[in-house]
This record gives sequence, structure tokens and C-alpha cells, in this order.
Amino acid sequence: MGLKIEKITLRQIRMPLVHFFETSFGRTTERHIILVEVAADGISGWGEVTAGENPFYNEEWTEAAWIILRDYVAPRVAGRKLAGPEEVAPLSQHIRGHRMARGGLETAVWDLAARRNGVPLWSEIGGGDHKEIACGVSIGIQDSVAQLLEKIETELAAGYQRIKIKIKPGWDVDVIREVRRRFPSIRLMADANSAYTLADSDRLRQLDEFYLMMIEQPLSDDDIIDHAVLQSRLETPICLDECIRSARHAEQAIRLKACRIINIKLGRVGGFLEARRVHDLAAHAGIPVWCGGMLESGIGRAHNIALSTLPNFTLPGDVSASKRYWAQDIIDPPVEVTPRGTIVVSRDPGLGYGIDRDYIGRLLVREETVS
Ligand code: OSB
Ligand code: MG
Repeated sequence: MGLKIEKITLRQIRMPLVHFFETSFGRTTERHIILVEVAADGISGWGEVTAGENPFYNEEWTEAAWIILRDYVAPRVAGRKLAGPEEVAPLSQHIRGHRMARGGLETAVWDLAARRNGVPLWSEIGGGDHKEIACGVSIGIQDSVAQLLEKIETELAAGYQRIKIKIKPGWDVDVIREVRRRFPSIRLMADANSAYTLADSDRLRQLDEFYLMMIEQPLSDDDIIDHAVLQSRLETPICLDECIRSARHAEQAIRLKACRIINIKLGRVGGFLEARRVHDLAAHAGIPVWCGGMLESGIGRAHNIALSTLPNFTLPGDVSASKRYWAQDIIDPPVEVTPRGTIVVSRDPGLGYGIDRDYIGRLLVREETVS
């Protein structure tokens, strides 16, 4: 049963966050999100571009993603008859980088295929090992340590299974010491978003005393080799995020012992096909993975939930409740987290949540169709 892609609609929406989110590369107060709707046989599939508002996490950002999708990716897919969703990623493989833009369309076609087959997205991608996924939270850099401690308290009370805090030079060892003093036994980790260099090895080694689950992406976004050197100097496992843009990078990082854990983000690797490859390769090497987040709307969040049902997602991810980000989400119902810190995976066809078209319409900044 083939899929004839009749129409691809790009929509950019503006969504203010309920609380700013600060990382080592800057503060975000409002998201500019591109949604991709693909239509075939009267059915729609939805995807989300996870690029940020500025090219600071990686080289992608909303404006560039719009042009890449409209002028390079969508024209390759619109009007085409596909045997299945795994044919989408190869259609844009000639484009260097821009994996988040490409992934926005790729994930939409997986959703479309799942709906057309009347199965949940997790089933379409070959997942379903976890019926309930373990949730952690990522807490940004705060204005004070007291505020951070209060946030951690709130998230633990909500049931979240692990706490990740963002660090950067000047907001690291002393802050984590305070957190550990107050919460000696929680599952805790730190994410540096590439804020350090190998010259900071001694400082990073001081973190070993806090028995963190892992330190995420301490060094440059494109430097697997220095991470291997750093890992040999640390007891704390390194988890790579920015460095892993493909299964090939995962293979190289594992071979060089640059990390002991991998954070998989759908957008960063360009969609489900490549995410599954990274997952399988890590599983084969005995490297656990977890699902990272990019402050997604409910659509990207639902895709992350489906991805997290694959068997080697054995650590709590950064996939948390809609209400931590949005006063109102664009899916209905919103993503909710149980008091035991899990998300119960929807069994509905496709991404498993209703799409609130009216609300998307009210958030709309621009819209274009490629057919
Ligand atoms: O490094 O994981 C990251 C948000 C934006 C950019 C990069 C990252 C993050 C997060 C947020 O940590 C995770 C989330 O809650 O969506
Ligand atoms: Mg990260």
C-alpha cells in the first residue's frame, strides 16, 4: 500500500513558554515552531521542526528551516508516491546538515503512515516495548540557587524520576554541591551544552564527587575525540547530545569510548529512520539511550513518546508534561505525567493525541503550501 503525498503545509506558530528556559548558550522565553502537515487520501500526518529560534544549539534555526523545507525538502516529497515512510529521509540526504528541518517532514510522514494503517505511531516505527515511559525533567539555569532548589522540589513532588540541571562555567560545582546537600539520593545529572574545553578537565573532575548519573555534552558540539580524552579522566559517565547527528557519529563515539550513554533527539538526527539506527547501534554496543527534548509543542512531544517506547530507551528522558512549557498545548488532551513520573503511552492511531487546529490557527505567524 503506497502513500501518495498530495500536499505539504508548513505553518510557523509562536508559543510563549510559561517559564524562561536558560542554557549555557542563552535564554528562551518564546518558541517559534514550524509544524509540517502532510496529506494523502484525506488523511493528515503531523511533524514538528525542533530547531531553536537562533543557531546556538546547532547551526539550525527557525528561519533557515523554513527555507530549507519550502525550497529543498518539501518539493522532493510532494506529489511523490512512496512505498513507505522509510523512503522520505533518503530523498533529502543530498542536503548537508539541516537535519531538524528534514526531520520535521520525515516524522510527519511516519505519523501519516501510522494513521493510514490505523495503528499507533510507536507501532509504525517498530516500538512498543515500553507501555509507560520514564520521565525526567531538564531544569534551566536559574537566577539563584534558592530558585533552583525550589524548582527541583516541585518537580520531585510531581513524581519526576530524575533531575537534569543545566551547567556552565560559574554555575557548576558550587551549585551542584548545594543540590546534593539538599537532595543526597535523587537521580541527578548535568548538561553543559558544550560550555567547556579539555582545559577544564580538572574542574569537571570535581563533579565526580557528586555521583551524577552522567554529564551531558561538556565539550564542543563537533568534538568526539576530546570527549574520549575527557571520559578517560572522569569517573562520571559522559552522555553525548550535540555530537551525535547520525548513526555514524554514534558508531565513532562508541568506538573511541567518548561516551557511555547517548541522548537521542529525533530532530538532531533527522527523523525516525536515523533515530532507530542510532538506537539499534547503541543497543548492540551495550550503550543505554534516552530521549532528549527541544522544548517541543505537543506534536514533537508525542513523537518523542513514540520513540521512547523502543527497547533500549532504558533511562528517563527529557520528555515531560505539556503544562511545564505551555499554558495551553496544541494537542488535546495535553501530555500528562503520572504521580510515579511516567507517561502512559496512547494506543490511538498515529501520534495518539488530537490536533487542536483552531488553537494552531490562533498562534499562526505564517503558512505556505507545497503541492
Ligand atoms: O541540550 O537537551 C538540551 C533545550 C533546548 C536545547 C537543548 C537542550 C534543551 C533541553 C530541554 O535540555 C529539554 C526539554 O525539556 O525539552
Ligand atoms: Mg543536551
